[in-house]
Amino acid sequence: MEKIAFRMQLKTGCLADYRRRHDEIWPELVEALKAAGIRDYSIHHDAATDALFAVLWRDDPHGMDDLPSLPVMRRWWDWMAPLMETEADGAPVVWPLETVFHLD
Ligand code: RM4
Repeated sequence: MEKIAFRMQLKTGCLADYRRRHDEIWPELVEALKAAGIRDYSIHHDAATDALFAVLWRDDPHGMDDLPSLPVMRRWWDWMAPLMETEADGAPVVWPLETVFHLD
């Protein structure tokens, strides 16, 4: 297992919708994320900047690289696109975060 962190960007005024949609996350998407080897996935909101900080554990090897080709992932990204900064294809913009401290 390895832990990774990354940043995404919420659009202004979209926090309530973003939270509600994640509260009601589709079971088939949860299945797909777990099948890709993702565990203990949390997303944290910075009220000052609307940055979203995601932290997750993933299996080694993992299937995260295949997620963009899954129809359920694409449908979710299309559903979330009005709320987030996205690439041209609708996937959220993801900025990797480097670990600079870790207390075990
Ligand atoms: C986020 C974004 C991510 C997805 C999570 C569940 O808003 O779409 O790509 O992994 O939802």
